[in-house]
Amino acid sequence: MKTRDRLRIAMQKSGRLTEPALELLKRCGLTFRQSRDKLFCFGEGEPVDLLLVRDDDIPGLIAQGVCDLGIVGRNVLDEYRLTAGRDDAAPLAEWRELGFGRCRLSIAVQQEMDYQGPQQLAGLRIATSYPGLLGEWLRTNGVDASVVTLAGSVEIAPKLGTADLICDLVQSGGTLVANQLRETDVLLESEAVLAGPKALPTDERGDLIELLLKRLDGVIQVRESRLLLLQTSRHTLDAVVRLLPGGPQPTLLPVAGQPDQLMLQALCAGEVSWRELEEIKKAGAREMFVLPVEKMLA
Ligand code: PRT
Ligand code: ZN
Repeated sequence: MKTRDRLRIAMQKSGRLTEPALELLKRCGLTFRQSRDKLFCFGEGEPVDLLLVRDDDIPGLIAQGVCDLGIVGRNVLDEYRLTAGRDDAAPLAEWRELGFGRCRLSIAVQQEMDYQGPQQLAGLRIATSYPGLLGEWLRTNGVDASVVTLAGSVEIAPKLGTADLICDLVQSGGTLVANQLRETDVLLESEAVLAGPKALPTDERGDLIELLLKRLDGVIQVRESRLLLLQTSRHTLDAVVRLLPGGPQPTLLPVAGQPDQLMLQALCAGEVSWRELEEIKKAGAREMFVLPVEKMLA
């Protein structure tokens, strides 16, 4: 493979994953100068550039070594792994789950069908854009059904009579309801992932990927975190600590001129509710602050 000294990340040009992916990269300290054709974005701070493409092209670009990493739905990555010719393609790996673009790939039948289980699908026609994942599920369940591969508008296939049921992505379920369909089996829980080759490049790009993964872990870890600050007297400390929402041990600091008082600082794994704050206050805390966490480097 050709050696490059800049890292290249593929991501969706325009779609559901575009905004959250850009936001995540920005939080990792990566900023880009968008070129006029908007396909290639040159990285300004770090030697990391972006290639903006259709999401379906991302796994192939990584496999062929055109890009080093990609931000793509697990559904697209797994479908590629199951269907692509593997001749000259490097095996791909999921490096990190990114926590956005959540959806599931599900079987959905017509509302009036009395569905008892996969066996009932034998001999039926299933419309999908995911023939690889569906085929694997049918094999696992020992069901002989015919797969009708469609590029889009899968949900209207039963109404048009081109299929009996569908296998498609579901998020809120609204599309299914609007088309008189009912979700029955979940084949895959999906979200956006950072995809890359199984083996890290051995040149500078390997170091850049490691740096990026560390920053990403910091961002992902603190995204939901809150820093809780409060004051308590020494004799109410135990009661206060017992009520703190989950997280590592709190840090205690003395308060100048008030030997009985302590300042407590705790990193909480998620949102801290008003109710939790009120309970902690009742136990003896005062001067409470809940702060969002922007960055963390352990
Ligand atoms: O142009 P390009 O090929 O890049 O875009 P695309 O149209 O293929 O992708 P896009 O932007 O629609 O989705 C990108 C990725 O977002 C998908 O590969 C999934 O990983 C993820 N994602 C998350 C979803 C959904 N949620 C989703 N709800 N992708 C599609 N949908 C569609 C689904 O196909 C169905 O038509 O939304 C409808 C269902 O939504 P609900 O809320 O009605 O259930
Ligand atoms: Zn697509």
